[in-house]
Amino acid sequence: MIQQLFDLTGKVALITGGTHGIGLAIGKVLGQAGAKICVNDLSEEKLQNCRAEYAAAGIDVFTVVFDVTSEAGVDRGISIIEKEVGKIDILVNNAGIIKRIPILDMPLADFKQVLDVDLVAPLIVSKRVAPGMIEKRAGKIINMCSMMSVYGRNTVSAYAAAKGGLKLLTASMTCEWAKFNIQINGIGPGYIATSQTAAIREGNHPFNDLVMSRTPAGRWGEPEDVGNAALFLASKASDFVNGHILFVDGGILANFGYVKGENEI
Ligand code: NAP
Ligand code: GCO
Repeated sequence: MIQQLFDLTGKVALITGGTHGIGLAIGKVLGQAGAKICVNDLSEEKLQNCRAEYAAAGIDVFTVVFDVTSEAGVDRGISIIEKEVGKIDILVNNAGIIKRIPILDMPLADFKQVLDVDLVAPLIVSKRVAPGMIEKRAGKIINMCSMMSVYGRNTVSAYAAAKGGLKLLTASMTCEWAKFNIQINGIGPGYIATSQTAAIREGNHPFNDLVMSRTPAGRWGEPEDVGNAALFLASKASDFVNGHILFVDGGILANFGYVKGENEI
């Protein structure tokens, strides 16, 4: 049955930073496919607030506070999940930050903080979770990459460096862990309407013109667009997909650009 390909019943999924935005959309769709959903965040308040959103989708979410950049915090948080829910079958390294600062103005501490959250943390969490997947000889790891895994742009140097590194960390995990029937892939969202992009999207920000001109689909992506891609990478349907970055960008990476309007060429 085709539905069985996407049935996650009996699986335990952890979505880091899963209280809102893309992480929430991923948690909802994996939960509706049958997985037991666990989410973490830095903020207990956001974890409590997200319960209602998950409950409205029929999901009883398991929440735990920990900082993904802290090895001790990650070990404690994952131990709680393993004790209370079970060994993790599906890990979505979604937690991430961005700082939009020109290179020459970027304090080193800010650059390092972005690398810590967006690149080092997926390593920390994956290193903690992978042994259980290796023992089971099965697992799914989804690293939240970006268009900026393959593109740069002004003011997002730290973010692009981190997400570019995450693309190749995904490949490296594949080289070492695929033989244990663990599939490790990335998702590369384009421009998605979340709090992370609010600053360059809301209030008729001129960045909207750039996004519209570069996105053949002609719209900002929604978190659910990314969630649907995560369901594929979390399911049996992707059991021979490994080390791949699935771009969910409305065609941006396929598009050099074009003259809009009546003289469209
Ligand atoms: P978001 O709304 O800012 O959500 C990011 C989540 O990560 C928040 O829940 C945040 O928690 C959590 N987080 C940040 N630092 C953390 C830490 N040290 N420990 C634990 N949790 C932490 O962003 P989003 O747009 O949903 O993005 C989710 C992921 O997709 C990110 O990795 C982002 O880089 C990536 N992405 C986004 C876009 C886009 O256009 N939106 C495009 C490509 C890739 P708090 O709110 O409590 O800080
Ligand atoms: C930016 C945006 C992008 C998107 C995304 C694109 O400032 O350019 O925030 O970085 O968030 O990563 O894939």
